[in-house]
Order: sequence, then C-alpha cells, then structure tokens
Amino acid sequence: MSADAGTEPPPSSGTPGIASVEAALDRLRDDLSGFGLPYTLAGADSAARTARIVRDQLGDYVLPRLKAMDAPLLAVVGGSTGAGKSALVSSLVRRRVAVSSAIRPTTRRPLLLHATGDGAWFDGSRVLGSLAHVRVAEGAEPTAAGMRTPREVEVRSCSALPSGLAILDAPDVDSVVDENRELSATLLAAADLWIFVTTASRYADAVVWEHLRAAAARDVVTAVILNRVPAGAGETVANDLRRV
Ligand SMILES: Nc1nc2c(ncn2[C@@H]2O[C@H](COP(=O)(O)OP(=O)(O)OP(=O)(O)O)[C@@H](O)[C@H]2O)c(=O)[nH]1
Ligand SMILES: [Mg+2]
Repeated sequence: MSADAGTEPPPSSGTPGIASVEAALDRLRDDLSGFGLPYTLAGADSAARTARIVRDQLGDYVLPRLKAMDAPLLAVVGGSTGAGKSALVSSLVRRRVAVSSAIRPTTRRPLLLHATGDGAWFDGSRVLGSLAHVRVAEGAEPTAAGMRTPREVEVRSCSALPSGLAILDAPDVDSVVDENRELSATLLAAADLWIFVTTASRYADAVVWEHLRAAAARDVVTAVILNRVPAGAGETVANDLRRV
C-alpha cells in the first residue's frame, strides 16, 4: 500500500493488543531518552551506550514498523569507505543520484531514495526521527563529495524504484570520521534489509565483522556484496569470505 506525497501516512492496523504494546514501548523509549548516568563509575559508559542503542532501535525501527506494518521496506546500503556503496546505489537506479569518488570518505550525508508516491512515509519523523529530513528535488545534482551536514538525511523521490521499496546510501562504518560511524549505526538500526558492501582488501577488517555480528544478533536480513576484487582473484576471495 502506498500514500501520495503530501498526505498523511495511513494509521496503524488497529489490531487489538497492538495499541498497548505500542504505548509500553513508547514509554520505554521516552524513559531511555531521559536516562542519565552522571557519575563516572566503571561500566557507566557502556551502560549509557546500550541505553542509546536500545532507544534508537525502538525509535528507528521497532516502533515505526509496529505503527505502520505496510510502510515501504527500507534497504540500507552500508559498509567500508570506498567499497562502492554510492556507485552501487546509482547503478541500481540507473542514474547518478550519489557522488562516487576517490575522496575518503565521500558520502557524509545519507541519501534516502523512495518510489514516486511513497514520499509521505518519509517526510515526517516516522523513520530516522533523530535526523533532520532534507527533501531534495528528484532531478537535483547529487550532494558534493565530503559535504559536512551533521545529523541530516537527504530524501529524494526516484521514479526508478518500485512502490514499497526505499534504498538508503549510508556513510561508511569505518573511516576516521567519528560522526559517520555513529550515523551508520543509527541508519543500520532502521533497516529492514542491510546490503553490506565490502571489498577484497577490507572483508577481514574487524569493523566489518562487528557490524555483521550485530546484524546476526538482530536477526536482520542481510546481503553481503563483495566488490572491487582484483582480476583473477574472484573465486579465491569469495570462498574465503564465505568461510569466515
Ligand atoms: N573498479 C571498480 N571501481 C569501483 C567500483 N565501485 C566503485 N568503484 C570506485 O571506487 C571508488 C569509491 O566508490 P564510492 O561509490 O565513492 O564508495 P563508497 O562506498 O560510497 O565510499 P564512501 O562514500 O566514502 O563511504 C570510486 O572511485 C569508484 O569509482 C567497482 O565496482 N569497480
Ligand atoms: Mg558513498
């Protein structure tokens, strides 16, 4: 089911019992938002981080999905810097929607592409409510490489996408830019599907596996794409990636 741009997303299904679960989870998220650990005791940092992750997971995935089971699926393309995420997203929709370059990292502002007519699902704070949503015209030039726009997500309609599917080109999970890594965690938490892009030179990096383990822990559907493999090494690298 889809909604036209400018209209309100449909209300939740109204299934008996769902409303009380929603209310309880809303309260839990609000409690976690106000949760503070003012004393520098052992374990305080890690407890605060866990609280933040649970709050984001509730706000960015569990609650939005519970409130709108028929909202479009969000496929988040994440992975190492330079793995070719932006090149892949542009290739999938057959137009240059994202800048791909030799600068590391290139993508600083996540780009959410949705089908024509699905706009209303993504204009409000239903998904990625902790980020400012910046709507950009469908035909506008892609955002320049390295442009710093903290805690924003660019939202664009894309007529190449089928109704009910949205794709998000995420910043990297492993560059020196701390805010990119934080942002990636928020984006991956909102995903119905992770498309995890790695390369022949990065697939054994610890950070890659941290994310894949997190995906397994969340039981989220994940596709791993092995990109930028030197000629002749394809089978060897792919087999080793499968093994690990
Ligand atoms: N040879 C080859 N080069 C590729 C491929 N995909 C991407 N590249 C190149 O790899 C470089 C990085 O591509 P990007 O699309 O910017 O990579 P990214 O994963 O989006 O990087 P960040 O935005 O920094 O996270 C660019 O120079 C691309 O032209 C590919 O399949 N083959
Ligand atoms: Mg990119």
